[in-house]
Amino acid sequence: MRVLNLNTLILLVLPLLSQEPVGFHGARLPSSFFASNRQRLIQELKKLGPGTLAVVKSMPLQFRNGDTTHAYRQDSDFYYLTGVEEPESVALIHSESVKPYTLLVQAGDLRRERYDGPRLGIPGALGHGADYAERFPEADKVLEKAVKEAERIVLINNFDEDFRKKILDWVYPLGSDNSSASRKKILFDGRNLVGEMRLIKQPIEIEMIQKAVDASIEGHRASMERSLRATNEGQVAGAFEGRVRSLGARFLGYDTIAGAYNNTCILHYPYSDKPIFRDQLFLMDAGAEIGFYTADITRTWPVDGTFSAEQAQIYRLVLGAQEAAFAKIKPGARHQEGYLAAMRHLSDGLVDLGILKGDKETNFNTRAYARFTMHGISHWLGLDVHDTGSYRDLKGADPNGRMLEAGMVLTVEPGIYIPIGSPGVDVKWHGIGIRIEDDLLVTPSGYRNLSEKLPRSLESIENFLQSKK
Ligand SMILES: [Mn+2]
Repeated sequence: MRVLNLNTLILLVLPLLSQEPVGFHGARLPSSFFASNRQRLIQELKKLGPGTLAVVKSMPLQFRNGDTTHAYRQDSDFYYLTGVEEPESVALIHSESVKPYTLLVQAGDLRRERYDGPRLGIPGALGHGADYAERFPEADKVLEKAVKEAERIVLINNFDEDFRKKILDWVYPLGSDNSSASRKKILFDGRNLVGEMRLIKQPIEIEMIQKAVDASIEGHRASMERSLRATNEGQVAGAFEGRVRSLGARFLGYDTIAGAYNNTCILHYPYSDKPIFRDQLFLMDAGAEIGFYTADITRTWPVDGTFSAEQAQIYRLVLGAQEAAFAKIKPGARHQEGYLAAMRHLSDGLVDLGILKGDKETNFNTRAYARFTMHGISHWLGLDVHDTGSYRDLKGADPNGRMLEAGMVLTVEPGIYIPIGSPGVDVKWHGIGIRIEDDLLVTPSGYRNLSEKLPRSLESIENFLQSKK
């Protein structure tokens, strides 16, 4: 047996001694997860008829500027079915074959691998569970043959128009309108098929979302603390991003929204480079991505640690709306019920504060509140921040939308925004934008708030900030 040397020992013991959590670096779901997703897809393909082939395409690499590309992040459908993280990959999943899974991967290129790191290659593809694998450009022949032989093609790809055209040309060759061979072949858009599969989360996915949420909670705490001494929005955004990166988030689920004062009223405020002054509110909407799953959390707080009277009144109103929506989250309830409960609460509260004039019924019925509430309050959450799956009622035509089911993960995020210059509104409210957003799992008995550990009530936010002063 090899004896541990001193350096190894220090490396093993150091994390135990430090305050720093180990984090979620390199967290990934097991290959059995992707294999079972492919099996579920095969069951769906069988329903379309014999000889159905799913062609699943990876996300293309995108140029950012000059010869620089955006950081590569796999397409979520492709990832869900394969676990493969590389660009220029194609998965073929057949409804009947005894060896249904072919994985086509990017060409071997020793020089590029010196720059970008090793590529999967054929052994790597087989290691990902493929029954058969080939590299491009040879793989193009495999792809063409499979597409031409299939009875039916289900194309699962969001963003690669060139690839779609290539497949279309094989399915419907130019001048083939009268050929019985091409007419029997149908090209389906398979995005909704996988989108619906992704909507109900499996237990290990929920664990991964919880990791993303936990890292994001740490990031939000770091930002709140940093804001007490910050002089620029960028310092607060940077505290989040640095913290979640150090906890294992290679990516953010979406660009951080972090702004002070009137910028709290810009829903997707992208700049985070303006000065901060002590009496201002700060709104941050930020989520870490861990193992390809993202969180989506918003908090709004006063950078000096104490809400002003007006800030507190709007905060309590938005919090009450969020609680009203929470109360509607349970299996069998409709997705829209939470929205309606939140809007009723916000509308009535705006009347009570004198921000909306007139009686409550008229204000609610005319949706006069909408100029202050701006947006819906909930979306699905998972591999994508706005995750896949329909919001409509798929069975009947209930106007309140889809029925909630255990295993769905969704955000609840009401807000009130009163930008400077809002006509007819007392200036004491101007520049107040407040959104509170949490990530909820629908459970058999109701819901679990995955982000409940992050201070949310007015008192807990003030207490947290005061404790960091
Ligand atoms: Mn959101």
